[in-house]
Amino acid sequence: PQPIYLRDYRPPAFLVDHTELEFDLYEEGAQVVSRLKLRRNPDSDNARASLVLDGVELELRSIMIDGVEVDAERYSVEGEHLEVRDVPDEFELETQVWIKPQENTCLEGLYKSSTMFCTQCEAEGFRRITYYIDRPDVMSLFRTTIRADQSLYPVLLSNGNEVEAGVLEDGRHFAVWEDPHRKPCYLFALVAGDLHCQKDVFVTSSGREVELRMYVEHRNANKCDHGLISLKKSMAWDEDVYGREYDLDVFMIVAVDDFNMGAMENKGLNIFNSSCVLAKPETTTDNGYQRIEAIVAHEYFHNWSGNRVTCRDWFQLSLKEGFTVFRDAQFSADMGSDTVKRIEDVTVLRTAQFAEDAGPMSHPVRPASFIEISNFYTLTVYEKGAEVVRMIHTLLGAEKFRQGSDLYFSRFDGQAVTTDDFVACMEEVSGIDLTQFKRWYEQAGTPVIRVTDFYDPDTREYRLTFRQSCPATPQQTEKLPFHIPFAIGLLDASGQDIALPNGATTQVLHLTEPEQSLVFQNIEAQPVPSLLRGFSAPVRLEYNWSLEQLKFLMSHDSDGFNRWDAGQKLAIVVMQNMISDGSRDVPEILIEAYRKVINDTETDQALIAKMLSLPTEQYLIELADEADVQLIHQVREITQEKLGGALREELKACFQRNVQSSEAYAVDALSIAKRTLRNTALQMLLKTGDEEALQWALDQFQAASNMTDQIGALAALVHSPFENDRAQALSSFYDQWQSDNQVVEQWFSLQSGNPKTGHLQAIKALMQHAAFDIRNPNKTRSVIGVFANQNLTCFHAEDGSGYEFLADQVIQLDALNPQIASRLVTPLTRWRKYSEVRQGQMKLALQRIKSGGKLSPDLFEVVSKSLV
Ligand code: HT7
Ligand code: ZN
Repeated sequence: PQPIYLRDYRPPAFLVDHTELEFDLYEEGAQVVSRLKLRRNPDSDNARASLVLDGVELELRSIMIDGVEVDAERYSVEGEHLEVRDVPDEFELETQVWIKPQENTCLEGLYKSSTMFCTQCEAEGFRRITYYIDRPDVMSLFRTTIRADQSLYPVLLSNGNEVEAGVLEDGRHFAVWEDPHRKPCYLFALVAGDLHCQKDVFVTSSGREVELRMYVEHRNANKCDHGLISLKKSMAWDEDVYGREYDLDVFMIVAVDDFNMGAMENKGLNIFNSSCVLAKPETTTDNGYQRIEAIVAHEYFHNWSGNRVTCRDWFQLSLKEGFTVFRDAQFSADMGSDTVKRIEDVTVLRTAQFAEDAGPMSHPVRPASFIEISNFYTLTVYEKGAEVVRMIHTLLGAEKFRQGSDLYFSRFDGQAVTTDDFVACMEEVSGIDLTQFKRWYEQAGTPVIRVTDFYDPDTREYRLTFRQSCPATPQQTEKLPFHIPFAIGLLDASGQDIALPNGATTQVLHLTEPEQSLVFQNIEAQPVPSLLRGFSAPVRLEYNWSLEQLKFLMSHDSDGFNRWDAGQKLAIVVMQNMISDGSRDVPEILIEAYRKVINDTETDQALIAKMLSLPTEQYLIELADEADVQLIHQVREITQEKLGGALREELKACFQRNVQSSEAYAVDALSIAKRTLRNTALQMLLKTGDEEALQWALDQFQAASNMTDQIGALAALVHSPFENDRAQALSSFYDQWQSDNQVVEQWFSLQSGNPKTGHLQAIKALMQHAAFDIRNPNKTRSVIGVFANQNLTCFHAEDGSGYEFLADQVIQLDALNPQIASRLVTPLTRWRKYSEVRQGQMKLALQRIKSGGKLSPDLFEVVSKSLV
């Protein structure tokens, strides 16, 4: 497979003004008739081009132009293209193809998930449905007819509004859907099945009634409320904060069990992975509830940032994804705690996106080339892309940013555009020159900012010096300086913020040079700097904090994010010291800092819960030059146990304080914080082998009325030394929930994610379990994915068996579902982080994958780039 390059972008030779589709769905396959009204694109640089359509695994049965069969010598099918020569400037093309959704295991195009037909067309799945110009800058009006057996598929859905429906012969029926908005084919969707529908209504700010419908399999009929509530909140929020109203009379959500990603924003017909939309208190954790709210919002927000204004080409993916992730983060912050949301996002960014940025697949937010676009639905495009939009928001301020987004939506409504177009709107409304800033879209890698400071008591001057650099990444050895908004504050000896020259207590510096200094005058005594407040830019920060400074910031920083971060840094330094000097003593300063946190009932309890969690093994690995996984695991375990032992009484008090008297389940911030705190305390206590805590856990496990508490107790048991109780609880949990897929996925994850229950033999046994199915991405992720990404001591077993195992699974999966295979292989591609011996073993596993026969382009790209 060959890469394609952004620099080779050319406008399409033809445009599709109208697309009419007819689907006849059967148990053996499906017939698709497409009638396209085509015309030459006046902006094309080739006025005599043949018509070239994309198509994959289609059986072409007929082809006509303006109602006349096309002669065989005028068209040819080669590889993934249908070329039709000597076509007029304007014409109707009709094709008829036969496809086999029942045999489609890659879950792109039209496929079957349990008993229903459904589609996934982004990025290039539409070409598996019919011949088409499958690129996002070809936008068309769609009319779709679906015919199917009425008893098996009583519900027939597509984008837009249903304009006709009726009964046919032989027990079949039909529905016709028309979408009044032009859209690229990646936003097309079709669903046919026997589904329960829960309805609701939203009245827009201009007074229009929108019917909301959620379609689910009948067994999930009682799991729709939260999805619909989240949808209504999202619709109201987008009107309030961005002035964006919904634009159809009906908005539909469908839940499907087999899905490669979280959800898909098809126009008016969002399709969701069941695990990202179905919820009820007995089966869904608080995290699950919050995740669903965020994903429903994300997909809904795409209606403007992605659908009304879409991407010119797939290199611009972050135009819609970065912006929409930023919008959903703002939404989640508004629905709950701003600080906690920021902590969660930065945790993902620093743990996983920074690793991606430093790995073999490192790419800019706007990639310059790719072999397979599905490989670029990455943390860089999504999360770092959102950070880039966030920095623009910081640089412009909320008001100008809103003006910029209004201009963007009005200027480009109905068009397919670029990240440059987006930034140009922001420049235009603000008058700020973002030329240098745009390097964030072009340069890969995580910038490093090294900060040093000097206080001169004689002049009462405090000088901060910033040096920025960015490591080399594939294809980019030299980097130019970034424009970095760097928020700072200064604390005096009593922990109060010092007033800064801008008259406020936080100031955003514009770092644009390789080295820059800033001098603060009239500073009474050496201050403690609070650097990169709110994590104002996605950079690695280096500064020589003392343990005392960190403890001080943990208690006093007025920036909630930096309070948490100081605690994380303190724990990291302590654990890094234990790793390097071999000591196993947890210093008093960490214990005291944690004691203060546990006893703090004044601060937002959600923040306190976050502050109680030690940095993860993954983050400690990310920070290491050469990671010793077993040692990192050991030190972190010991630190947890010692903290648990030293703070036993405080943790017990914390647990009891947070046992709610009324157990009615509510998903408000305080109730969630209380559950998180009591479950965190329980887990810390159980790790120490505390018998009283064991009884609490067993009681909570039995009596829990919601999944957060039940699985909280189960997780505490799983991580505890109480082997028998753990085994019993795991087995009774399965007995209780075996009929619920979403809970079984949680049960799989809990076991595969930790060494006590997830050693390789146990993983292999889980894969033999009746509930496991390698063709279902959620099951695969919850067993194999969780094993390789979270159960690090077992995955990195000394004999290399974890790597061998992953390679075997990836090879097997590639034949079924290349997108899942190429994502699953990621942990092997990070070999540079580990010792020479492990590097050798990991590379061997990669080489075996590479040389093992015909690879999908997806897997080929990842494996070959990671072996360079
Ligand atoms: N825009 C959607 C992307 C997506 C996707 C991409 C590749 C393969 C399968 C997929 N399913 C959904 C999801 C989103 O970002 O909202
Ligand atoms: Zn998205």
